[in-house]
Amino acid sequence: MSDDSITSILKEDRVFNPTAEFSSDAHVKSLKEYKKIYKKSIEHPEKFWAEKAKQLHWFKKWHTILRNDHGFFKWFEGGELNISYNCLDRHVNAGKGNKLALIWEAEDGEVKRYTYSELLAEVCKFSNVLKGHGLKRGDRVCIYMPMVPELAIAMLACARIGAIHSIVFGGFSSDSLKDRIDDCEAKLVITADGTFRAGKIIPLKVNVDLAIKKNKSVEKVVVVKRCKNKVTMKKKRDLWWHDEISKDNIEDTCPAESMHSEDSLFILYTSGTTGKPKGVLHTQAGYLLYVYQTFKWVFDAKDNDVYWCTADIGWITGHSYIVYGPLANSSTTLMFEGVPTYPSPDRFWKIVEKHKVSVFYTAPTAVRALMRLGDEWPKKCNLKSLRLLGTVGEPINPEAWIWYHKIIGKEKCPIVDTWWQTETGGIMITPLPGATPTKPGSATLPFPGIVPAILKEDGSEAKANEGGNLVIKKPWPGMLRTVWGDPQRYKETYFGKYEHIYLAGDSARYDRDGYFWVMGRNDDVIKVSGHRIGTAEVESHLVSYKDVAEAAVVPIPHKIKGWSIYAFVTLKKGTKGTEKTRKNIVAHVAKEMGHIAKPERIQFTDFLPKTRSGKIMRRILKAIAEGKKDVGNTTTLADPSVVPRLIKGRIK
Ligand code: 7RM
Repeated sequence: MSDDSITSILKEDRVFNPTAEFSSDAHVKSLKEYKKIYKKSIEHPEKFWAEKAKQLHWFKKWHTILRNDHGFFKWFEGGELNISYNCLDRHVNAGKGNKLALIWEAEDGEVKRYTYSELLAEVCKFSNVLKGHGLKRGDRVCIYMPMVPELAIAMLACARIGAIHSIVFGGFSSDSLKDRIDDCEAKLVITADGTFRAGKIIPLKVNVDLAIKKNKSVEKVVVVKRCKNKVTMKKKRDLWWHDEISKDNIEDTCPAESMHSEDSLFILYTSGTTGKPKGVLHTQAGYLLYVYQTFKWVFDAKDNDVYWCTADIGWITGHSYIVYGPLANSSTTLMFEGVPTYPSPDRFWKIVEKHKVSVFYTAPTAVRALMRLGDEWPKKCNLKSLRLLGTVGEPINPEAWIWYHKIIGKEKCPIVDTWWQTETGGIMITPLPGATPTKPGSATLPFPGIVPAILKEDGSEAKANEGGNLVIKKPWPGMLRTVWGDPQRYKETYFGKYEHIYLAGDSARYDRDGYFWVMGRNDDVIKVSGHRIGTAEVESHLVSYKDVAEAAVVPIPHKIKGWSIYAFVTLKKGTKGTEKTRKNIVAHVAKEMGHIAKPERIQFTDFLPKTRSGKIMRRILKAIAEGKKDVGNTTTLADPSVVPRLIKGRIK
């Protein structure tokens, strides 16, 4: 069987068109219009982006749109602007000061609301606090915080004075925090006494204390009081946020620094396949332009929208699509501190009802988890305000897509399945909701200005359905500029395989309509008897079996086939992992995908090892499946205790 015939078996050919009602009101109204925009955007990319850039506020106009400086790309050189000014002052000056900028819902249901004027004042106050402690352009500030409004305020304040923020997800341990603070030599750390998660208090300040015990660069630590958790405050070093912003000399205005287009904006650490996390660097103008334009078209930004992205700001999705993208578009963005199922399984849907959320953006893993809890929970809530749904972070299996479409979207909301990465800054492959017919499981077509391709190992272009490495052939404004402190690693990791072409690290294919199907990271591809099989696809076929809720697949070495498939499977409530169930599942996969995709082994489990952002850590599953005693670093797991339990249940 050739690779081509394997992938064609996986073809999902249901097509869903946006409703006429949605399209008629959308920014981009038809596939024809999209194609016209796309064609122009790649024929004259510089002209396309420069035109969009005019919608932002510039202190000084650029002289060069794009320059390739020995493999390092520069956008809008000569120009000066400020992202905090563009997200706040610009709208206040345009008379939108009383519009809601930020809605925050705490885990216990408390709600805080900030208008654009109020948010601007808070950001200015904290900017003045930072300046008062000697922070200036180019200094690094590490932010290690829960999902509280002060997190967004801190980011915007750093951006306002030209300091570079490096946010570390609150779910990381002190060790990971230490590595990141040390790598970027942060001068100041912002944290909180703790946070709430499913009713429990999670301490954060103690992790900071541990992380900076031997550190030489950190001069001050600012602490937000969130839960009255007892913390030790080190004299002269540690400061309370509320004390600092209420000092007499702290004014609520602060001029925004005029930043050069290519000045650094933020560092965000991301794990690669090997080695320590890379500090992905994004810069001012290109990043702002890219998140501004993608947010506007992908989420079809409307003035009266209430937009909710359920990610944590500690990840790129939160940076780009909770804070910068929505605020650059003067949208109302909702921020939620808690988890989807606390105190009850309908928490997400209750929030949608309460705040009349119109655009909802979440991860497939959340969709699957909520699907597993049963339809009665969303059905009890009024979801009429929803008009657009989105997913991000991993491929979505068609079953979850259809559930999302039917039960949450009531068959009227388009679903945007958005493919992108920390490194890309913003959304790259995605439907435009009023224009693109969608196919469940496909991220569909490139955003205007983006030129993706599928390359084979020898650098030649793959044919339709053949599969290969997902690459981006032309630079785009939101791309990473370098790896902090390691430009060589930037070149090797992203431009080392194919000359002048960005390597995403994902394998993907496009179908005969030119739709992209991302199969997952390259390390998640399993070669069984020489055939190329995406674990994501096997998983999709596993979860399409009626009793399966979630599945993760890893390769294990096989004497004859080279590699074979080991599946971790979570069953739906009320079903048992009997031998009969196992046989039925194997038969189902064989039927749906082909015999070569049959799992060699199935381990039934009630839990999968997930990061706090909900990504299944296949690296750990792979080690478990292979029978390794040492499964590697488990500190990024939401619940590391699942590991020994999984090891116990291993099928030999
Ligand atoms: C936004 C984000 C990046 C990796 C990427 C892919 C996977 C993301 C999708 C997806 C299939 C999608 N940034 N990925 N979105 N795979 N369909 N719509 O997640 O840097 O944390 O991860 O996530 O493998 O390379 S990230």
